[in-house]
Amino acid sequence: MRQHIDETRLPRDAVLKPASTMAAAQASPATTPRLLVSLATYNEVENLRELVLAIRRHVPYAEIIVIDDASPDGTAEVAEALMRELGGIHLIRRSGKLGLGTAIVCAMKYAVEHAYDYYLNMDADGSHPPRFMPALVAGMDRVDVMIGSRYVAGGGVEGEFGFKRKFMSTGINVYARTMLGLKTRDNSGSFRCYRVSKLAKIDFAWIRSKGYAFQEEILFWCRFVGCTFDETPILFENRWGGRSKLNAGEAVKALQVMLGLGIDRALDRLPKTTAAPR
Ligand SMILES: Nc1nc2c(ncn2[C@@H]2O[C@H](COP(=O)(O)OP(=O)(O)OP(=O)(O)O)[C@@H](O)[C@H]2O)c(=O)[nH]1
Ligand SMILES: [Mg+2]
Repeated sequence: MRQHIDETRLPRDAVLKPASTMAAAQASPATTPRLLVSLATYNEVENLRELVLAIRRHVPYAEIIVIDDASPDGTAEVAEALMRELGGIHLIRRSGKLGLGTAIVCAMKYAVEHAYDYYLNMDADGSHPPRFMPALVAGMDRVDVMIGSRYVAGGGVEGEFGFKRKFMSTGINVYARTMLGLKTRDNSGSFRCYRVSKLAKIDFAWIRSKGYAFQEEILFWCRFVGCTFDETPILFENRWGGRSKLNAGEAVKALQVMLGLGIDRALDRLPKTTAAPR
């Protein structure tokens, strides 16, 4: 029988694992990469279960980590139930809403510490259809970072994507390319796969953004440590249920972070590393 764990007595970022945690990994063939998929969640109770089951259908060998920021809607309890049922699922419960960027950093650190081959992040709201995951992983034979992209041939948005949202998304991508010198097209989405040995070269203390600018910023640091990139088309969907957490304040903070990085890049004030191309 599963022991009751009093979360309030665990340190922040405590990782809860079920006894059967390695079940999914053991079921995969020897040549299959060790893949960690991360789902940052804040109030995704309507989406999490269906999403995890779909991920397991498309990449059965993946382990999944949920980073939940004390969602009031009980998302973490759904994650715990999935842990017991499926195995190969991990849960990090944080003390409050600490931001999407810090949640992803938390999962990236976990991937580095546990020496996974690849780390794949996606939104937990159904916007990133799991059917595209095999293409992201397949691309890792060629490059260090595969981006699930709305802005390459074959990619796009399914359903309603209002003018305001499209304008903001295009604007932020042009801005990111200008400020950060990125060459890729979709720099603001989070549906991506990374080579963990390359993530290990990044000092996570370099990362300035706690929120949504993280998506552009991590590409900047990946480039800084010498990563190669490619993009594979995805069709972005509107979230299945629940509500968006993106707001104007987050967008303004994102612009500020990129401006600061752009200035430091221009003035050669970035950290010194041997791996850096420019
Ligand atoms: N752990 C954690 N997850 C977060 C936080 N903010 C957002 N998320 C999760 O990050 C993912 C993206 O958030 P969304 O609110 O869907 O934002 P978005 O996809 O940029 O915006 P929409 O397209 O409007 O949905 C979702 O899985 C959220 O639950 C946070 O502070 N902490
Ligand atoms: Mg979303």
